[in-house]
Amino acid sequence: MATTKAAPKLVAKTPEDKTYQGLTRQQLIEIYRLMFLSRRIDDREILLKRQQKIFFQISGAGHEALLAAAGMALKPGYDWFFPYYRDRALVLTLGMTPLDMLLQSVGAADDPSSGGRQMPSHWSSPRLNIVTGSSPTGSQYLHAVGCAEAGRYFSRHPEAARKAVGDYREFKDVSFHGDELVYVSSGEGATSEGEFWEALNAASNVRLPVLFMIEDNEYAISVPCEVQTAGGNISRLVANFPNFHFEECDGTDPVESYAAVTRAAEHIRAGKGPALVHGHVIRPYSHSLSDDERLYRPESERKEEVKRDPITRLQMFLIREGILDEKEITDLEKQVDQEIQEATDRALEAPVPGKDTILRFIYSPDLDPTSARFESAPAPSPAPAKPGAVAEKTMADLINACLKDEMRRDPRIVVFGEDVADCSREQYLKDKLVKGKGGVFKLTAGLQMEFGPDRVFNTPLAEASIVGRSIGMAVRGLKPVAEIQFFDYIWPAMHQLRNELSLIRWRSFNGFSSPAVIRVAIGGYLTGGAIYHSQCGESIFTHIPGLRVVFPSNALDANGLLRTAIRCGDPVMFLEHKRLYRETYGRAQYPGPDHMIPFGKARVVREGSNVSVITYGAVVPRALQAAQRAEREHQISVEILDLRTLSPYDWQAIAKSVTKTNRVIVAYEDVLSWGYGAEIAARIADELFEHLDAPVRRVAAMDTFCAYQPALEDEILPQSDDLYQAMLKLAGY
Ligand SMILES: Cc1ncc(C[n+]2csc(CCOP(=O)(O)OP(=O)(O)O)c2C)c(N)n1
Repeated sequence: MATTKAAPKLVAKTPEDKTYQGLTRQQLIEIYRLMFLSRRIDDREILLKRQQKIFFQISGAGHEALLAAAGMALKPGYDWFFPYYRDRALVLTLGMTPLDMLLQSVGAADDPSSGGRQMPSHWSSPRLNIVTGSSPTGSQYLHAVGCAEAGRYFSRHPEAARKAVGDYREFKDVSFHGDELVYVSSGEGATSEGEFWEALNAASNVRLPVLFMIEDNEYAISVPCEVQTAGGNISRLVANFPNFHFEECDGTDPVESYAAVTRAAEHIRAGKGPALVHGHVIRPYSHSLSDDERLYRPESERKEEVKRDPITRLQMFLIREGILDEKEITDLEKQVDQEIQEATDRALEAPVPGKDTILRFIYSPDLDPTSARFESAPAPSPAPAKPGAVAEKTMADLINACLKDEMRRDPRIVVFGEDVADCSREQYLKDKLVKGKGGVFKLTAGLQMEFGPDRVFNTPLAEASIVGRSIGMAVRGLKPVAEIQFFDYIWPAMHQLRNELSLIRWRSFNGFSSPAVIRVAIGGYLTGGAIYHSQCGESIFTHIPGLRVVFPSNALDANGLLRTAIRCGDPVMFLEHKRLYRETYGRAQYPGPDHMIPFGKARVVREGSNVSVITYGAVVPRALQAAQRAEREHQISVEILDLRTLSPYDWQAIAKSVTKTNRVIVAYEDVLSWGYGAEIAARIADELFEHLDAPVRRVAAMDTFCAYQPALEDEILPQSDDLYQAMLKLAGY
């Protein structure tokens, strides 16, 4: 909590030891100071916006009492906070300063929350455990759940918090206390987001220490609460979630709010489960400076609301209780205004970020997964006595082996998703009644049995939740290796992937990071996989800065690349082609527990001199087959490059090959138009034009969906014969 600045002396009309729901008179003065400070920063920002000295404004006006009280009841730097844009009074109470805020408003280089990258009121402070927030409404709920899960995990497994050198842990400190809680908030409008309900479900089910704060000002921009929420009151809808403590309070009254948050926090800290505080507040200013509420709220309604203004109410209360007199209030307000003036003057003079900062912190500045540090050759055990006694391992085997090896090595790794556990009803396993499932493709088989249900568990069927929880865990220091069962069903998590996972580091100017690994089963060629079990779409994710995208074509690469993904400090989408899981092509011997392949290093599958094929994933074996045929039948020598990682990708290898053969095909399984190959082809045309003796060709799927009927599927997806024909044409161009 921020210290009181030269608090005015108390008047002696009431006994000094009188408290108000546990709040002392001194604390009430401090609450008033913080509330007034919050309001006056809003007013100052509004002025600055009108003067075009800042570029956006959204206020916390009307929410101050609830939030200053919450800040008093909670512990900065001990509890964790996922606030939203109206929480100015909360973060001031926790210890952020007016200068911190105004530096963000002007977009200064020294903006401690984001280095000039985020709009005002998007606070972040590693010191205070205030985690960088985004603008999408409601997505923070899942991060809070993940953060709470991580705190609980470290309390149960303190050895996991130990620092280790040589991987992401070197740069990821962990702190936990055992009774800390995770605060997360939004307006009542954002409770309509699915992520809110997914978070309630998860937190309730496993009694997580999360404090859900709903700040109900009755409007979501112009949409009133009775349109937003069935029955118009969110408290009624959530009332049946088990293990919860619920509070509904007048959020314009700091004393009532403090009591509500204190009771909620007690429930949580006692380990009984989460709590939800529903505070009724007001919104005396429009939604933001881009909104004019007079368009949808009549004068009469707005006038009525003013009567509940928390600032004037507390002022009157302080006078009535004899805590401060009018003069003392005026003195206190003058001090606040002076503090804001000084902060404003400094912020307006603060240097803006240099253009050289733009690309900083998209990825970890400490650990570069493309570097030699992530290169470690396979070390298979010596050949067995009997030839053939050790079968070559499939991609599925070697992914499973990598997960096991890494989990043995690093107690921070947790594995979860839909059906990834061996058996959620553990007793069945213990009693040997069942063998266990371990994933619909059995990639995680045996993990729960070896590492236990704290480290390997099934989640509800909710993809946004899987990714969102991963983010919260990774922020807190765990290494989630989550699974999305089918690429086709990744879309509910798109928001979490695009707007959250990939952005945590950049938008907090390296204050926070979320190096989670998201494994995804992808791809077609399944004979009957149809529309919803065959999709590719990797280019949608390679289009996202901040996310590493890996797509191995064989067992050994999958093993080495997954290890790099786990040990590095960036979020990684690890795409596993379902058709390759158990393919004969690309099997390998177990490479030992330390095999790593750096990202951004292509593999020359086959050397050649007439045509280059740039490809990856399940097209690799198809291209190989086509190349062998082209050589056999037409003496065309085809070079095949397997990119292995799509973001980053190995431009040097591409350039070397194209410079040698002067003819190039970019081949990929996804639909032709706007696919991954478009970027590669464009760059070849741009930078290697002088080396080309023929146009850049693409071989890819037809611009449609994958049909169920195998004859159609064969036609739709790129086949070896398509590649063969393209090789012939290009060689003869
Ligand atoms: C996912 C998403 N959809 C829409 C928006 C645009 N938007 C910003 S704030 C807001 C209303 C939020 O209302 P509420 O949750 O009640 O909070 P309040 O602003 O009233 O405090 C909307 C629709 C957004 N930021 N994110």
